[in-house]
Amino acid sequence: MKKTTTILPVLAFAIFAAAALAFAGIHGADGFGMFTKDLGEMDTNADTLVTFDEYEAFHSRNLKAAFDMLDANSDNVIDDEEWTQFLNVHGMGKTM
Ligand SMILES: [Ca+2]
Ligand SMILES: [Ca+2]
Repeated sequence: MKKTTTILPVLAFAIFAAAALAFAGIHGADGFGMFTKDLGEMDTNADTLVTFDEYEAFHSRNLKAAFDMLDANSDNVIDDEEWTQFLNVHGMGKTM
């Protein structure tokens, strides 16, 4: 029996999620972008500077939004069915 490692789907997710988020950010989508044109979106205390904590909080919100999109049934975990659906929607479906 050939055992599939679990790192590959995780790696694929990380790469694809980063690409999707970067793409959204580059194209100015609000809410899911890695980057924003408006510094104020990250500058929560409005001092015109972005600390690492503010930067981290901004990206954590985006990461959570991406996770919530993957977690279609909102049970706070991504299962194989949800993952497979995500891959299929994005043309990266599993081949057996
Ligand atoms: Ca600030
Ligand atoms: Ca789920």
